[in-house]
Amino acid sequence: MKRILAAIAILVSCRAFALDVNSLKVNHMTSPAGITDPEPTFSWITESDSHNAGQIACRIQVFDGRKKVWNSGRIAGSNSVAVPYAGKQLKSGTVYEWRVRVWDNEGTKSAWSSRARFITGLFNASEWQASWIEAPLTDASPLMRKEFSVSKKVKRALAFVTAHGLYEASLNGSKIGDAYLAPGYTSYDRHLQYQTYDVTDMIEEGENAFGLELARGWYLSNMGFVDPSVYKPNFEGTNIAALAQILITYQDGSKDVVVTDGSWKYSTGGILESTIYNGETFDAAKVQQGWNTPGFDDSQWQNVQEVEYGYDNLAPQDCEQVVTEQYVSPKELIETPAGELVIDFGQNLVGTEVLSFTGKPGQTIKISHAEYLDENGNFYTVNLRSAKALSTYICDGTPQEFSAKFTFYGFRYIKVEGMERDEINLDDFKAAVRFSNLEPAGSFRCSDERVNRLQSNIQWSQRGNFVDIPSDCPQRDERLGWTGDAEVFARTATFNRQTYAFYSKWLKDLAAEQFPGGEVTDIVPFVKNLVGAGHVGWADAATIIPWTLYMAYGDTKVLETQYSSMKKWVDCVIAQAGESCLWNTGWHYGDWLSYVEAGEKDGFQIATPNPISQQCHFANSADIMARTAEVLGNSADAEYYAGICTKAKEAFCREYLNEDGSLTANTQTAYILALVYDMLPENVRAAAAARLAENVEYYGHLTTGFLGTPHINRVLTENGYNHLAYRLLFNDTCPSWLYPVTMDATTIWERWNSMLPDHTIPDNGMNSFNHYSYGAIGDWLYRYVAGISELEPGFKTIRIKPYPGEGLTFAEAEETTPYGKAASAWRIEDDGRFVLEITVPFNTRAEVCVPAAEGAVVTKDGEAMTDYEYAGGYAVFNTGSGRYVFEVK
Ligand code: RAM
Repeated sequence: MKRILAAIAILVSCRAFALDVNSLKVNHMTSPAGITDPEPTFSWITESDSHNAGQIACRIQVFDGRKKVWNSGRIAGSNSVAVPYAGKQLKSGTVYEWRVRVWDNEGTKSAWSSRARFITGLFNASEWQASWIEAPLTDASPLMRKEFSVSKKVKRALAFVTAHGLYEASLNGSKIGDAYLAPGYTSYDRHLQYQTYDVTDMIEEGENAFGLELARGWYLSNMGFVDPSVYKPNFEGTNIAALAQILITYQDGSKDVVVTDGSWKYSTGGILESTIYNGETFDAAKVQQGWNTPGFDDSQWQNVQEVEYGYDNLAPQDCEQVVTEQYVSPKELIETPAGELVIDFGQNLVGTEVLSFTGKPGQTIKISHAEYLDENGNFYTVNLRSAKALSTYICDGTPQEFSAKFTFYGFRYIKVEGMERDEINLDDFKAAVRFSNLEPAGSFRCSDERVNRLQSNIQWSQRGNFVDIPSDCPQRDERLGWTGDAEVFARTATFNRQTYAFYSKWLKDLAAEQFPGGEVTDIVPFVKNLVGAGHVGWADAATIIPWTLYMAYGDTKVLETQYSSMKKWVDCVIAQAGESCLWNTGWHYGDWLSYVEAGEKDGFQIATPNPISQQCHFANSADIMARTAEVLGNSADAEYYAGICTKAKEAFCREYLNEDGSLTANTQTAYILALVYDMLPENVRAAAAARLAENVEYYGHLTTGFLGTPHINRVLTENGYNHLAYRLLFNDTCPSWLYPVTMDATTIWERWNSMLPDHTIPDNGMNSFNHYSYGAIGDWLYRYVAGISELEPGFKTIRIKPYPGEGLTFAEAEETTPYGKAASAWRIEDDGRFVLEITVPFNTRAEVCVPAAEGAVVTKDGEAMTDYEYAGGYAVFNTGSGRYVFEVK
C-alpha cells in the first residue's frame, strides 16, 4: 500500500511538474505597485513537456490577506493573456496576492502557480490627505523631513510619494525602493505619476523619520536645445515640491496616516546643484549626517510652505521604474596626448560613474563624460553641445561612494580632474547602468561576430534611450521623447524587451499633448516653442506604436485607450488632404538623415520628396485605424477608414506612379514605403521592387534615412531580393550598419557618418553616438534572418520562416512571447544539410516554413515528411507546441 501511495505521489508530482504555470503578470508587469484599474488584467506562461499542448481552461484566485476576493471558477478557453479581473471591487492601497492554475488539452490540471502580488494605488483623488509642500527654489537640492511615532504592531504600511522635480524617499535612513529618477518624466500637467511602496518592514515601533531628498530633474531643468528664455515647459510648476503619505494599518485593525504638511521642515544637504543636462555637484562636507533618522536635531531647519497644487493630475506609476541594471568595470586608464586622465569603460552606456574614494578635505574631483575620443585620441565632448554633463565631487576626508543621483550621463569615457594619477585606482571606479527595468524578451545570434556586435549595439542603445521615456539620445542637450525615433524603433524594441507598459505610459502623454487639430507633437512630453507637431513619420507614432503593441502582446487595451488619439491624428491628415485624399502640404522632417553624397550640404537634405512619404504614411495610418476599429467592433469606423485608405492609395498612384511602374522619385525610400505600406496595384509591385533593387545595386549601399531604413531589408527580402538585403547587412563601409562596428562602436550612431574613417568626428551640430533609430534593422534580424514573427496578435499563431542568406552558416533567435519562449535556430552543416530547430510555446500554433528545394526530402524529428505544402521555396508545416528539429538534405 505504501509503495502504491509513493508511486501515486511520484506520478502526481511528475504530472504537476510537466505543466508549470509561471511568469505571472498584472497589466503586463511583474508584481506592480499602484494599480488603479478596476479591472486589472492577468497573464501567465505555462510550460509543458507535451507536444501540441494548449490550455483549455484556467482558474484564478485573488486574495486580500486570507480573504478570497475573486475565485474565478473554471474559465473555459485558451486565454492566458490579459484576462480581466472580475471579482469583488478592489480597494485602494491594498496588497493583493493571486495565483492561477490551468487545464491542458489532455485534461491535465496543473498545480497552482506560486503566488504573485500586486498593490493597488489610490483610486480617488480625495484619498490624498497629504498637502503639497515646497521649499524656495535654489540650486541646492532640498531635504525635507518629518518624524512620527508608532506605538502598535504594524500589519501593513504603504507609502505614496511624488514630487515636482525628482525625489528620493527614505525611512529611518534607508532608501525606499530601488528606483532612480522618480516620479519619472511625463506631461506633468496632465499626468504626474506617484509611486506606491510597501514599507511595512521599514517602520519601527517607536520613533520613525520620513525623509525626502529632492532635485530639479526634468520638471525644473531646462529641457531643450534653444535659449531657455524662448521655450517653456508645457506645465506650470516653478518650484520643487513634494507630496507624500504613508498609510499604516495596525495589527488591531486601526489605521494611521503620515502626511506631508506644513509641519515638515526643510534644509539642504550634500547636493549643491543637479540638472538633467549639466550634471550634479556633491559636497560630502555638506551632508547632514543622520538627517533622515529619528532624533536628528532639526531645530535649525525651516518650515516648508503648504501649497495648493491639487491632485487632479496625479496618476499611479504605470510602467517599470528606472533602476541600476548592472555595473560595468573600467577597461583601462588612458593618458591622452592632451594630458587628460581618461577612463575607458569599453561600452557606451547610460547612467553614472560610481567612485569609492576618500580624498583630502576640500579636494574637488570633476568627472566629465564622453562617448568617443577624437581622431587624436583626446577626450571629445563637442557633440554634447551645451550639456555640461559634469559630476563634481567634493571630498571631506572620509570614505565616500560618489555617484550622480538625480541625473544621468551618456558615456563610454570619463575624464577625471582633481585626482593625481597615482590616486586613480581603476578598482575604485565602476559605471552604474540605469534604465527602465523592462524584462528582456529576445535574443539574436548568428555566425558573424560583427552582426552579433550590431545586435548588442542595438540592445545597448535601447537601454540608453529607455530612461523612463523613449528618447532620441541620452547625452546632449536633448534627451527628448522624439516621436519619430520611437515610431521607427518600436518593432525592434518590442522584440528585445517587454515594452507594453513602457510605451503605454508614454502613449497616454502622446495623446495628452496632441494639438486641438489632432497634430501629434514632435516630442512627448512636449516643450512649448521648441518644436512643432503633425509631421509625417513622427506623428504616425500615434497609430503605429499602439498597433505594434497590440500585435506583439495581443492586448486590445492599448487600442481602446489610444483610440481617440489615433483617430484624431488620422482625421487631422484627412482634413489636410481634403477631397482628393492627397496629403502633400506642410514642412516635414521627411526621410531624416538619409545618406547624401560627400559635399552635399549637411546631411539634412531630404532626397525622397516629402509628399511621397506623407501619402504612404497617411494610407498606413488609415489602414491601422480601420483594423483597430474592426478589432474593437466599431464597424462604421472600420468601413470609413478602410475607404480612406483605398482613396489615399489611389491618389498616390494617380500622383506618383508612372505608366511604366516607376515612381516620380527614384529613391530607395520612395520604393520602400510604397511597397511596405502596400500602395501599389499588384501588377506593378514586381516592377517597383526591381527598381528598388536596381537602385541598391547602383549605389552598392543604402541611401535611406529614418523613414526608409527600418523597412529596406524587409522589403528586399519579401520581394525576392534577399541576397541584396544580406549584401546591405554585410556592407561595412559608410553608409551601412556594420561601418560603425568597424569603428569600434558599442551603440547605434545617429548618422551613417557620425565618425569618418580617419576617426574625425564631423561637428555638424547634431551628432549622437547613442541613437537607436537606425537600430530598427533589429526587427529584420528577428523576423527574417532567424524568422520569428506573429501571425496572430500576441503570437497566438507564430510564423517561423527563416531567410538564410550568403554569409551566414547559422542564426538563432529566442523570443519570450506572451505564451512563453519561441525559438528558431538554423544552421548549415558541413555536409550541406540544413537544420532548423524550433520551439513553439504551449498554447500556440506555428506555421513553420522550412527553406527547401521543391521535392527535397524534409525530415521532422528524423522522420521523412510527405504531407506538407510547398510554396515559394519553402516546405510549409503546421504544428502545435513543442520542440522540433527539421532537416533538409
Ligand atoms: C533630432 C533628434 C531626433 C530627430 C529630430 C528630428 O534633434 O535627435 O533624432 O527625431 O532631430
